[in-house]
Amino acid sequence: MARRKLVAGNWKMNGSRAALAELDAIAKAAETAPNVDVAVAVPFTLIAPAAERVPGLAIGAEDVHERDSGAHTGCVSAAMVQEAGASFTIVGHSERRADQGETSQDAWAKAAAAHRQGLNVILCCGETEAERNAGRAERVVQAQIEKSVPDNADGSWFTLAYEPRWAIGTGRTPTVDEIASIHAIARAKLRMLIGDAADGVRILYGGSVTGENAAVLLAVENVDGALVGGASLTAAKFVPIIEAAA
Ligand code: G2H
Repeated sequence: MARRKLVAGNWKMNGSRAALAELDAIAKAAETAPNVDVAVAVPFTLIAPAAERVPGLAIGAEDVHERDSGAHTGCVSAAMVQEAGASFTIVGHSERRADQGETSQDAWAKAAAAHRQGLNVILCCGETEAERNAGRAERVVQAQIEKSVPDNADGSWFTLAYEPRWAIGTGRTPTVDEIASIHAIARAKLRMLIGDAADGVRILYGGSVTGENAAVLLAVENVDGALVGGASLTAAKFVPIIEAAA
């Protein structure tokens, strides 16, 4: 099944109002690549000014709380990010799993909360280096998908991102064969969970994607786009990735 490529940026805890100027050229590149969806997740404080500055570009959150509202000091709900102008959110990113102790069950609850609010979701999975070295990468990713993908997931709102933790921000990437193998396994696991809807779900690759390696990574079977951290912070680095997907 043909799926439109999605190139999504993840600014993590970077950026400022001044840095939003980078989005101008990114939005322009998105306009000139009509066969590619482009999105950028930014820190909570930048969602509203980003959405106002580039209304044609999908702006998202990097996380949301699993509850709709309540006594959760310091947390931000799906409704709040949507009101600020977000159209999607990332959930289950490995940095939140590592830094905040989030689990696959948490990612499931956050994906469900985001969907209740009408947000699109990019749900992340991926093994650690120790798990890969122990030959457990496939089982770890299968288990994460099983625990975190909502029953009603489909490609209209749900995207999966495979991000091996050891490739994040390190400049290292798996081989194309390793990526193809995990993406095929992820697709098969999705099919077991949600049936034919799995064919419409995009599976992104994330972890040290750059303008130099994007064309090769995006050509791998079942790689339907990229989730990009460091190289999404400037238009100079992000636009070549959009062009590689076009
Ligand atoms: C993985 C990725 C973006 P980077 O976290 O989500 O980051 O491209 O910097 O490896």
